[in-house]
Amino acid sequence: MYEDLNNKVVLVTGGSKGIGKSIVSRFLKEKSIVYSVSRHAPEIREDNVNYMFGDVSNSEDAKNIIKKIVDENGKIDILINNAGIEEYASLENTELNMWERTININLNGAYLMSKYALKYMVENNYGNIINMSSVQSNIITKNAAAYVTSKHAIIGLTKSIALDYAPIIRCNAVCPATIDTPLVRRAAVLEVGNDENKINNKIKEWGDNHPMKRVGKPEEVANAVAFLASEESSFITGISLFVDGGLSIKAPISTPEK
Ligand code: BMA
Repeated sequence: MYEDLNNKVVLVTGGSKGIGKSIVSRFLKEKSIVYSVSRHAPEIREDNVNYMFGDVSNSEDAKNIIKKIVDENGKIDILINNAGIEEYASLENTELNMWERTININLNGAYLMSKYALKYMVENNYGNIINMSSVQSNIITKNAAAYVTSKHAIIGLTKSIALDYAPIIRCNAVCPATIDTPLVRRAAVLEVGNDENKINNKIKEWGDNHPMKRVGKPEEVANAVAFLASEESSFITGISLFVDGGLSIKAPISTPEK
């Protein structure tokens, strides 16, 4: 627990499910003032969370979401750009609307929310932005070009905010590998169908590819986010923090035993 997160005004985008839902819970435990925005109803409604409906990739929505939080609290301290989608297709089969949907939510959403939040953060002389990237900003899977592109671009956005707004505002990226979330379960369904056993086997197979021999839990990503949001990371800005069970350090090449 990080005492300095008490009473901080925090917005989590994509807070209705998956990693976002865990980040919302974590900031509640930290006694922060928590806002969650999503295009979907929250999977669970926690007491003391301010749930908002909105589309981060819509400029008007983004502006209004930030404005409402600042109207209610006089400031916004911490922005977690977590909202994201992943769809699967070869590049030829990635139609323009699919490409735009992914880039709009994963990248433009983070840009718009940051753009509007930064004004108030600068005024208040304090701010911390954390962007959800992916291990796929480094090593990548097939048939996910729009997603992979968006997650690489998020690293550029993170570094740009970190450099342009230091020393007042910090900005870092978090790069998860396979985490047990609706997004990953949907990917499993697309591969093996709806059979629960087959889905769990697929997730276990993915887990076995990680040196830690399992997929990650949403709370483990939320732990990294809380650290970067807290003053415990006060000299860290512009980095990518990999929460990947070692996946990105592993070359898929065997070596002689002795
Ligand atoms: C994430 C998502 C997951 C995937 C993981 C590791 O960003 O794409 O579906 O399992 O990367 O490649």
